[in-house]
Amino acid sequence: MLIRIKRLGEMPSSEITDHQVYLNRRQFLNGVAIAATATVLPGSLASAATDPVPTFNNLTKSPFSTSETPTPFESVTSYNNFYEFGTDKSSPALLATEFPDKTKPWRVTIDGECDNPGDYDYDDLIRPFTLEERIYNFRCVEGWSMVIPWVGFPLADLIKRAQPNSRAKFVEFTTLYDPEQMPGQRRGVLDWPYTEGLRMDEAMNPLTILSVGVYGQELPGQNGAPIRLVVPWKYGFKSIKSIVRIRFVEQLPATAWVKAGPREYGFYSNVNPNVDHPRWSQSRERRIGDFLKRETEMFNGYSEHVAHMYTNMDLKKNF
Ligand SMILES: Nc1nc2c(c(=O)[nH]1)N[C@H]1C(S)=C(S)[C@@H](COP(=O)(O)O)O[C@H]1N2
Ligand SMILES: [Mo]
Repeated sequence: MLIRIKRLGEMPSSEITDHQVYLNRRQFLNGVAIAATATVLPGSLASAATDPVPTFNNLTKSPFSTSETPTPFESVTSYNNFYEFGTDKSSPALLATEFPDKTKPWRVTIDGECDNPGDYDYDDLIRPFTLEERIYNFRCVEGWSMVIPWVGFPLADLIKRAQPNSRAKFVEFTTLYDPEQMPGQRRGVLDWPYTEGLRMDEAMNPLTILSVGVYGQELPGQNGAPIRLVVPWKYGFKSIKSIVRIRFVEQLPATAWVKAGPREYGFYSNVNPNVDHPRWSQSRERRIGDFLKRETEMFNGYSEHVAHMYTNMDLKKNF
């Protein structure tokens, strides 16, 4: 526990170095890959590692998208937090290349306080919904941020289909538990499986999406394939990856990070420059790729759409 907290505490200050080291390593690895294949396939693979190949076509452009320039595909897909594949930023991209195992069906259970529960194959789960591109600011609690073009659909659409009953006050999300596929789960870094939660109104907010892709293509393993949550006004850890269960509950759900450090991580975790993490300030952030830091905005810049949900709450207490 103490070791874990120390390691997390080092993240904000080491973030620039991490990112530079990882970019250099990446460049080196790409170089090796090109050198190794050049004689066999002359000239064909030089850009393969960096250019996204769109697999979702004719995506609706969402009015909720920011007009800011997206962070390069390369960074979005290789500078990740996914503790199931290790605690450093580069290991998910290295260890999740084959995730999830395509020979195993991906099933998602919708259950709890609802009238239309179900156990769906991934394809059946998403088929009824219209996929959009949503370009969101995405802010990690560690103090860095990216602009990510997600592919997804409103969580509200799925909730309406499930028909939650009047006892449903919160939605709980659970990541796959499979230590064979997820080597990080063989170590007690977090209380596996990773879980998260939202209050019902937060879950129904039009900004909240389930994402199945980035940059017009299917989610890479390291970004939470095949389906993950994205809640752009909250710190990144609320956006749980590789979901297998969505459950409607009456009581506030326990979440992986609240269990790991209740003084440091709250249930709400709204991006808030005025409420510091106990060990570092949240007033500024480094956009990946920028040299200088920028001011962090209340609710990550999404106040207009979400502030009304918190008007009667003390956000210092409910951090
Ligand atoms: N299951 C699971 N979901 C997770 C995490 C994780 O470790 N496990 N990390 C979270 C954190 S801290 C962040 S910042 C985002 C990172 O998403 P990205 O790698 O796609 O940018 O995923 C979140 N979702
Ligand atoms: Mo994060």
